[in-house]
Amino acid sequence: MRTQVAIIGGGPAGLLLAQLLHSRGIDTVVLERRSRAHVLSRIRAGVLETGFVGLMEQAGVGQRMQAEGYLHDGTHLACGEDMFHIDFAKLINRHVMVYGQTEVTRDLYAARDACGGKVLHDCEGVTLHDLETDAPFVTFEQNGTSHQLNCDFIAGCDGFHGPSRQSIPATVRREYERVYPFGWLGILSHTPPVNDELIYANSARGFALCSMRNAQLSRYYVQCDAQDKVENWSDDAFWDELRRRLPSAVADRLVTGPSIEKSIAPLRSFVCEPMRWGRLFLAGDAAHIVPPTGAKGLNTAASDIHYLFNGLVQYYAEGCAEGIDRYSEKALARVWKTQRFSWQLTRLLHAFPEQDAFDHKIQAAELAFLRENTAAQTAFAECYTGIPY
Ligand code: RFL
Ligand code: PHB
Repeated sequence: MRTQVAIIGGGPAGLLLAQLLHSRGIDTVVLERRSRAHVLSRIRAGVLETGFVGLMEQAGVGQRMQAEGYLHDGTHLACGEDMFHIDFAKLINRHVMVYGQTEVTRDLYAARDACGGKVLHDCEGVTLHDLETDAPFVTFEQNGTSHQLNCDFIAGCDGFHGPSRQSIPATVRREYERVYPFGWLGILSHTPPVNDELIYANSARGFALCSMRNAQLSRYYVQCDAQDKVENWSDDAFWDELRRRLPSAVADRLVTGPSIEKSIAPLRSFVCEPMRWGRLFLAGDAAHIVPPTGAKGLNTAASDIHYLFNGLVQYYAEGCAEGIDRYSEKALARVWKTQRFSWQLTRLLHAFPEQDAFDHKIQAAELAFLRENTAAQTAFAECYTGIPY
């Protein structure tokens, strides 16, 4: 088998790259370890930056998102009983799109099917070879048969646990990491969202987030211990804890119901440098992880794809390698700015075990400053809606 760009991982990053390259006549094969049903069962991101929305449109996959997604002009932040609004539209004339990662991935698979693009599922033992030559290849097994995929380039879009990052020699790879001592317990429920825009809440009992997928589908999170287990949380216990962390006016109008999904996500910040090794390019969670507080994981995967797509088009259309040669540098410059925002927002909104009275006062003062200061709100709005590519 041969293709121009072998893409490892059929998550949103890999599929978006495949569809963008297809729009410019560049051939790709996507190798995915899991079944399509499994990929589509993962409940993850919900908030898309303007840049992401633009990329979906460029890939010819924006129709359903534009019809069914919700444009949000701002977001709410709560601190105890106080709540204030940051109005992106008024401050910088931008917004975000609320449309689930599951739907994004579903739309990308549908587009891939419609153009006859190859996605091979249930690929085992994916291994990358000869990355420092101009004839790299990937070997894998599917249904007990061994295969070799020859290509010009490999895009490592295989998430945090995939093999691509490990293919960069340990002597070259530099990894930066911060693991937080807590996770997010999240539930999805067929209930009307408590608010028309998201609420990020800092409370003495820990962080909480009220989000949504549509007018009848809510997504809520509460900060929990890093070692906690989903089995420890009945639906009633979840709703009780959420109520306690929200301003009472919000808690009083919360509509509860059975959860249809419940999971715990650990929180970490992680960056691997460089994001390119020879003919391998890392993108998305394969190269970096952000804590979900700023809603940046999927969005940062998309900005990587923007730089990689443009570099590859420049290479194939003009024979110029400048874009791919500068890929790692350009992608990492933006990655670190989103890391900073996600880390700062995580620090601002969560209860940390080592926090003392002084730290609490600083957190409250930071939130008060944000509430009162237009320049601080403008900076928040610029980061939340997405630093331009
Ligand atoms: P993915 O989605 O992990 O996809 C990688 C794919 O690679 C496959 N794979 C392999 N394939 C072949 N061979 C192998 N050996 C392989 N190993 C793995 C996997 O099966 C998978 O299909 O990475 P990608 O495409 O880089 O996308 C990244 C996003 O999924 C992630 O950053 C976001 O979900 C993070 N995130 C959020 N991001 C946002 O931008 N906004 C949000 O609101 C947001 N909320 C969240 C989130 C992540 C969460 N969790 C569960 C971690 C909320 C949560 C709770
Ligand atoms: C979500 O809806 O899943 C979501 C929204 C905002 C975040 C993280 C997750 O910051």
